[in-house]
Amino acid sequence: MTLEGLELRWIDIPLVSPFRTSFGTETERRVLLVRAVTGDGDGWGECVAMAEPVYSPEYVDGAAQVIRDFLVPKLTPDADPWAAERAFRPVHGHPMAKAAVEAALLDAWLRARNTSFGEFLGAVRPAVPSGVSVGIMDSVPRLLEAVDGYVAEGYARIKLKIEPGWDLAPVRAVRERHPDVMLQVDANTAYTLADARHLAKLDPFDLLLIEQPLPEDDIAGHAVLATRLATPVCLDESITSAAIAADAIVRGATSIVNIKPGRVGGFLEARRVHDVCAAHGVPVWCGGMLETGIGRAANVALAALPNFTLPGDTSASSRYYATDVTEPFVLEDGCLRVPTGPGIGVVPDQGVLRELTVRTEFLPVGIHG
Ligand code: OSB
Ligand code: MG
Repeated sequence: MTLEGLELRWIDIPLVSPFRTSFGTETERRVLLVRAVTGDGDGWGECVAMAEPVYSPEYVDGAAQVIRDFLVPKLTPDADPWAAERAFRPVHGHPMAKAAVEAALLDAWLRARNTSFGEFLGAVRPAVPSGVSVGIMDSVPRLLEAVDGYVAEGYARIKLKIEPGWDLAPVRAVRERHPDVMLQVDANTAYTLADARHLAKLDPFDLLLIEQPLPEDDIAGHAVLATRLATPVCLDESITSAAIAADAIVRGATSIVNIKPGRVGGFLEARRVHDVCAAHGVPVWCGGMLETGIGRAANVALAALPNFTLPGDTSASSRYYATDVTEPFVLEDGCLRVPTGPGIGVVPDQGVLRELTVRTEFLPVGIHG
């Protein structure tokens, strides 16, 4: 595989409905796509950084700058995904920028070997149960309407976004209406340890987990909180590597882990997080960042690994976008099928891409790296 360069492509793609979390409201995603151009064909990666640094420190234009100024200059024409991961190590942070480049390289590398992401990563299931993440709404009736729709579509699990002032009432209402549905909540760091007694009032609702209640750097706080709640604590934002996952587990801060490849720097590290959690008997599930079909295809393959025993935020294309950039992922019996074609197994539709593209930039890879 001879790497000629990376093409960066910014697209704007509207969401089918606004998505509100404790950190803000999204109505449209600005997505940075990476195309690895090689002698054997292209590979695609999706950067999951958001337009603004409100979920993590990364943001779309910052990620593009890091790729242009610090990552591409470290690549050589013979770079494979492992060489890229090693070369990027001196650059601190910026996992989403690194993950997008690694994903594009891995897609090209696997396509050249006629191997699928699922086969490569070690998938053990042909399809994965799908959950759905439901944003904060203006009222409980509006929320129930949305949840009823997702349950009717067949989603295997419902996740409610919560924040102070939007927690007990919506959870109680959804639990009363759907007594048997698998239900969990995500606070995106909106609480403090002083809220422990309040959060314990969620215990009667038989939640699978509470995701990231406290700020990302507060591993100690999560460990204390976990002793005060019957609901299992699951970390998202805090888990930025396999080593940190192991540390958080040993400290008792997390008994279930959300894995997002972008947050941990790529699919190679995501698999290590999966493995270290499995070694500790800690179940994992695949998080989401409102990905298009490009990121979703790779996530669905990851979610087919053996220790992904809870449904992920791997929803159908229609939950996010009226027109996805790839062939749409559709829900079948509450599951998404793992693509079996080479690489991520899907390709972007050039017409759709052209419609959505804001800007492109080609970054050649030099022979000196
Ligand atoms: O915290 O899991 C999160 C979306 C954007 C940023 C952070 C999160 C989310 C979601 C949606 O919950 C997951 C998805 O459906 O892609
Ligand atoms: Mg989360």
